[in-house]
Amino acid sequence: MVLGGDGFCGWPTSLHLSNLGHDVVILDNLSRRNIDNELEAGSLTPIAPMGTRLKAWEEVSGRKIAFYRVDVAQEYDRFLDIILEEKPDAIVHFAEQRAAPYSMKSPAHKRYTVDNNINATHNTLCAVVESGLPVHLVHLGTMGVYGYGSAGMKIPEGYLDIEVTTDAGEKLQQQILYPTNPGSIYHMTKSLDQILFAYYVKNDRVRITDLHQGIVWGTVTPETARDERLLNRFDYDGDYGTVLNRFLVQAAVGYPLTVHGTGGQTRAFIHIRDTCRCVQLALENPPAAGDRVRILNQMTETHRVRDLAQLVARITGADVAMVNNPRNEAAENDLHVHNDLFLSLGLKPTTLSEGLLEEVTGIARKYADRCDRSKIPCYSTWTQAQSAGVPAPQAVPRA
Ligand code: NAD
Ligand code: USQ
Repeated sequence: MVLGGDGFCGWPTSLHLSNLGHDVVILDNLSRRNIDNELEAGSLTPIAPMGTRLKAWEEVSGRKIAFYRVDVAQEYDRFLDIILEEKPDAIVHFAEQRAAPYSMKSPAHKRYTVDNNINATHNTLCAVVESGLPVHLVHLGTMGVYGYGSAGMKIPEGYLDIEVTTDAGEKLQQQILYPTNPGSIYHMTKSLDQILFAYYVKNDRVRITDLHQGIVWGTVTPETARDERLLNRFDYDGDYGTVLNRFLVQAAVGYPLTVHGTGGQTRAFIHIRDTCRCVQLALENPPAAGDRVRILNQMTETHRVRDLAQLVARITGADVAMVNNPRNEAAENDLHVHNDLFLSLGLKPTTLSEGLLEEVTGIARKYADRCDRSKIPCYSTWTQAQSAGVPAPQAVPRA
């Protein structure tokens, strides 16, 4: 069962799992398509309605995917009934509002993001327990729960080794959830999700894998390439477009690459094909009932934003524009991340190469006439002072 299976990560993952022979059921309330209407922005690629997508998939693969339009954050009883009817072995949970800038736009957007994301996650946990089924829950979390500083060490996979001194002076070794340090309301909801997971593992022995994913780039997977009606979304607007995909679209339409601040922000990245493969690997390697939440860092490489801009500029001839940073984030940070668990499970990382960047730029060029340039700038600011034109105070990465 794929919650959020109409979205950028959920759709290609659903096709990938179906192609492997799994019976896939998608649950989605189509809220992301409604947000496109709200923002008067849309995917660069034309995305077919769900019914057309599923018919196309059946035509090209001979496999059926079922779809329920349901809001998992609001319609608990219906959600539970679907689980009882479909009896999933596993639930993959993508169904959250995932854009940091959208989550910071206004008090209404902050409240919607918290209500939607926390209720979606809690309803899922509650329904799994109430169903009595031995469901393995795989959640898409974010690298952003760690913050983007690492005290000179590699960020571990979820848990930090610590030493405590007891009152008797004895030194005890422990592992604790890595201290969370979210940088937006959206990222904060993923931090709160972590507490919900820890509780449901402790109290109800739910089997949970939490994937701390980096920024996803690319748009095409082998399955979405099989028919134009299967095309994946490709967001480029100031709220939902993520940095590398935005740069590739900007290059394709001749818009100077929008580097925020100095571009010294270092972030973790993963290609969309590896997202699908990682979810598959996570499903094939579930934790046992009673195990603590299994946390894997779902990323393959780290890059500094200005280096990405320079790379895209070199390949495409685009100009680079250093723009005021609308966010409240550290101007420069280093980031080193462990991703040994996925490597040990057999992931062969698809790392950034000129060939792949050119493939994405090719898609962007193909649909460039659909680009609304007025939607490219990031208007959403992190603080009220910034919206009044005062730069945010310099945030420092926490050690
Ligand atoms: P997306 O917005 O394209 O897809 C999310 C889907 O969930 C949408 O189809 C939306 O309609 C659906 N949805 C949202 N709330 C729902 C609800 N209450 N009930 C039913 N359906 C609901 O986002 P995405 O890029 O595919 O991201 C999927 C997940 O992966 C998110 O949880 C996100 O936090 C995580 N993630 C994404 C990235 C990235 O770069 N895109 C990186 C790291 C983690
Ligand atoms: N940035 C620019 N120019 C732009 C857009 C962004 O310099 O035109 C900068 C931002 O200021 C930020 C960095 O690029 O420093 C990353 O921004 P982003 O929008 O690509 O990514 P982010 O807001 O962190 O969110 C995305 C997904 C989110 C996911 C997260 C993973 O939208 O769902 O959780 O990546 S991570 O970044 O590892 O936390």
